[in-house]
Amino acid sequence: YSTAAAIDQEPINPSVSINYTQLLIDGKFVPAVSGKTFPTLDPRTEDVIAHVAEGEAEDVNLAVAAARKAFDEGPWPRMTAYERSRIMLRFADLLEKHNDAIAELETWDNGKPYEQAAKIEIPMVVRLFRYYAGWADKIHGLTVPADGPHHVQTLHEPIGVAGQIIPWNFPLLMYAWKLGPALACGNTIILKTAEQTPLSAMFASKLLYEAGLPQGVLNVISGYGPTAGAALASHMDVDKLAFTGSTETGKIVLELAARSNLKPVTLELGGKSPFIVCEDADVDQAVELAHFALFFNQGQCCCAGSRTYVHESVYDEFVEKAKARALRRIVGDPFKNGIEQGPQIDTEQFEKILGYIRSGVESGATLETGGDRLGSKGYYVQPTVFSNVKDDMLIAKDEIFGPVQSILKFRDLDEVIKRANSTRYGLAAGVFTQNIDTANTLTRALRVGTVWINCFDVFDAAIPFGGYKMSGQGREKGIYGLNNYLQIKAVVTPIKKASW
Ligand code: TXE
Repeated sequence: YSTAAAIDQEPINPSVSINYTQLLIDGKFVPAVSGKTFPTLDPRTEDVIAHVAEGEAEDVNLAVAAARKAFDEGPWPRMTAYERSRIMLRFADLLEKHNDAIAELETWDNGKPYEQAAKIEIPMVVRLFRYYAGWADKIHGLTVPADGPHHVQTLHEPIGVAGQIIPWNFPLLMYAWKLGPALACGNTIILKTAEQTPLSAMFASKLLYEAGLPQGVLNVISGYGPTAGAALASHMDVDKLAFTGSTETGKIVLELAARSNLKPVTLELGGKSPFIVCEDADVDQAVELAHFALFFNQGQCCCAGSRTYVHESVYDEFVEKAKARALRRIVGDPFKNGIEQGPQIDTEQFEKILGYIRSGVESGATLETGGDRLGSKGYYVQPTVFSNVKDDMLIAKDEIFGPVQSILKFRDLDEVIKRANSTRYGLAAGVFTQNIDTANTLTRALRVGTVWINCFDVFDAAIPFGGYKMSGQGREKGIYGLNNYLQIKAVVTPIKKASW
């Protein structure tokens, strides 16, 4: 990986200017009622990028009132689905036009490589809005052949005012996963951004109004979780809550939803996904993909392949090659071309990761490479690889959310199935084998929401995503993501002339 000297060079200055730092309520940018702001930091330097309005309960109340009015009285749920679709498509065009500026904001606020943001993530955001724009005029109910002389139909109606709370690891992509289906179904929205990464959502939301969104349909609140987030989760006038973040906070928002108005909740939470390399796998390909599965986005992925299970027959070769690959990983200023890894998001995550690395060493795992911070400023962490990891070590049980690969050894399929499933999480898994029977067995045995076979992190707007067990409730994206934002109404009419 890169040297400390390379990290400590002068950071590259982004060229994008920061124009939007206020709350977006009822179609207008406004300061917080309290007048408070909070700083958002550059993870490369720990310097302040901008001060952003700090929304709290009172601001959430205003945002909910605006969304309520837009839903109960406004044109959005009443216009034709085709018109809604047109607005979403115009929004996608505007996002595409501003792709590079948005990617700069994302890199500046989050620390992810600019090339990743500009070439992969923002285009995925654009694609997602186009995908859901395509659904808007294809959402409809059924005619139900019920017993008796009744005409029965179902209406698929928008659920109402949706509250959405997102994390900082893929700021605009999480925004898109939440907004896309909610808008397509005709709902109105209050979205709370993560306190670490408020900037890209504000910029994008301005474009959504430019595309013709009616007043009050989308409201964006920047602020902290226990204040703004909790106010949204417990609001009596919010009809639905969608949350992505930690399992701990997922439990809190579910409880707040239950204690207030029993609003339905979808949750996309943490993970500890197994990446299983069988004896017949192509080792070089598996090493590369296991590296990608764990280190992508600085290891800050809910579905990171963070338990690399390798068959004993190829274990030593795999560890050697995984170590060599981690040593080749290019860490540095994420604005530079060719950088694979930038800094972690903030000091809290940075310290948490270094703490887990210490715990790995103390519990007896073998530190193959890395293990420390990189450079003297910013939240850079050396790509770290542990071998001889055992299932009961903390590094094999907890979500580290950083560039720390844990490699475990297994003997046979039954054993690895049991071990892979013995976790409170169930988000995703990777399976590496050339054998179709092994692949089919593992696919069915693993209790996870996504199985990637001989690939990893393949995302598409049409592929559903979500977790088993404590990784969450419900599915986002694809046709399944629409269900979260619809109410089904049954309409029953007697048929007067029962025979003909
Ligand atoms: O998450 P939080 P944090 C995991 C990962 C990471 C850990 C902690 O392991 O190390 O979570 O990260 C809002 N009521 N993931 O602290 O707290 C908060 O403001 C309502 C996995 O950042 O869950 C933010 O908008 N909302 C993950 C959002 O919840 C509250 C992505 C997420 O923050 C709240 C991120 C409250 N009481 C972290 N407290 C994934 N699934 O991808 C906080 N929030």
